[in-house]
Amino acid sequence: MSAREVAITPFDGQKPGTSGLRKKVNVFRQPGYLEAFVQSVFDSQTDLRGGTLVLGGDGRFFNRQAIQVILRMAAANGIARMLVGRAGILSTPAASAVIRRHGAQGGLILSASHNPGGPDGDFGIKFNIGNGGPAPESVTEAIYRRTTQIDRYRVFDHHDIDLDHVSLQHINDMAVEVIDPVDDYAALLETLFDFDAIRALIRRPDFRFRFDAMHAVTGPYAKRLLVEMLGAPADAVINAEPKEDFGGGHPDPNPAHAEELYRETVLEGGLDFAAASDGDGDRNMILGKGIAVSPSDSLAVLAANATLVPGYAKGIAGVARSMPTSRAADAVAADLGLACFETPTGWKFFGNLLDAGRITLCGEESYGTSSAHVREKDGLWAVLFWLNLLAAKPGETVASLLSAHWRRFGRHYYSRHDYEAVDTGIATAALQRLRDALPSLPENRIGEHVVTTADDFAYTDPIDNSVSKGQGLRVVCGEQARVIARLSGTGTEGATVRVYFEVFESDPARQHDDVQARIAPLVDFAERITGLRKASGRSGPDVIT
Ligand code: VG1
Ligand code: CO
Repeated sequence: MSAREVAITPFDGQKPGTSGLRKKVNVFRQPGYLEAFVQSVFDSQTDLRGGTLVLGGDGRFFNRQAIQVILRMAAANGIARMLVGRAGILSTPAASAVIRRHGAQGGLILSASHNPGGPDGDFGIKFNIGNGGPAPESVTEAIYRRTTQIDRYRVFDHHDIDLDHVSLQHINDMAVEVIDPVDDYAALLETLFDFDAIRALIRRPDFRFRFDAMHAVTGPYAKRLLVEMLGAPADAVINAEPKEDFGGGHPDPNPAHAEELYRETVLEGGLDFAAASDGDGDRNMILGKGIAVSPSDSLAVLAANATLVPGYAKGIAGVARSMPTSRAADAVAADLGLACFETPTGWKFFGNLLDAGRITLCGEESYGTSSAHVREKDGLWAVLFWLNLLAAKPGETVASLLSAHWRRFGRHYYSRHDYEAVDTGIATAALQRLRDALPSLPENRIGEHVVTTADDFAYTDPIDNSVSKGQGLRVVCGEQARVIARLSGTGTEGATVRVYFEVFESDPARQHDDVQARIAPLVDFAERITGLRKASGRSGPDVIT
């Protein structure tokens, strides 16, 4: 059998964003579209030839078809061995774990993460490198450059691989190993946490606990870890069957999209601990009775208490957070004498710091937290971390843990306002108004705060000195407050503007106020400068987290 070459012409806009290439399913289903991108990966990443590649996705519509196409192309491009999750399933953190454990040269993860699925929803593809993490900008740039010149792809004519049984199959001389998607990942998490202590906590009759997989990829992972290994009742894991359209919802774990879980736990106090994850299993939302944990606070709490967890008992090397993430983790790092790094939005920027051993924990405000055990954010890891903390601190609740944390380190009130599917011209102009105003902002007042610096965030990677510019506009009032605005790099419709607000409060008597009330002066300030609501004709954000 010999590989066939199919002539194609380049498609516009195959530029990976914050996390891979994301487009409407219809765009991906155009003849040659997926093939053009995948061939560009093979053409630009020549070290994959003769190597091992990991392949799997979040189970959304088009996942299985895309996997069959990629397998036939991989064989024609000289890949020696493919590791594919059974049923085409691999959560993003599990794919990272598999790449690392099997010494693969990289992986292709098929997901548009928290974006809706189904035939009218989104699809996505992301290339991860040999460290298990998302490709850095230098690699995504090389792939993108290749997509602008691609003129053919290589493929074998071959029948579909049976994805539904753990097995060894072949396409020509390429081995296709269909693997259990959970085994490697579960084994890794078992080395990090005190499973006996968590098991005892979960079995306590007064500990009411639920995990919502949101009809997405974490279902099988949560069932294995929480039910089979940790003894939770079967009904503690809900929406556990991955569906091609995620049951018609947004698989995005936040108070807006995991609305029922939020109501039951935070508003009605009916559960002591609840958590949810997103489409591809890398995000986590942590809720306690009567309280939602802000993801920025979550990172800070995990860092402050890491030594209570076996995998981090010897201490952590340092922490990193994305720029818009609140500075709660910085306060912990300063107190504990740990290194602390501020990176652009997107997990790819943590990879070098993790590889160099400069940090152990990292996180983003967008419900992402993880550690050096993989090179992706990891939803269930964060859930187990919180359970382990609660198990290690008998008598504490999520709420009491947070209150104690704020008393010690101060509280960073935090909220993100998203304006979705805004006309691209209107969004760009609004941000440009803020950009133009930056030099004149220092010394201006925002409520009780005074602007100290205002800039367009640029990052120099401390390990390889690569520079990433234009990573978000920020207005900083010393340690007291920040307003940040940037355009989303994961949306597929118009432009999504994200505005982030942070206010610091050291006085314990003022640490239990309403978040939106505390940031209100910052919200007014942002509108005054950007004119975004006015220009887009909106009365407020589409989503508040
Ligand atoms: C968003 C988040 C970012 C996250 C990215 C991928 O990006 O803000 O923090 O890393 O999604 O998350 P953006 O550019 O839309 O703001 V996921 O769970 O989609 O892999
Ligand atoms: Co995700």
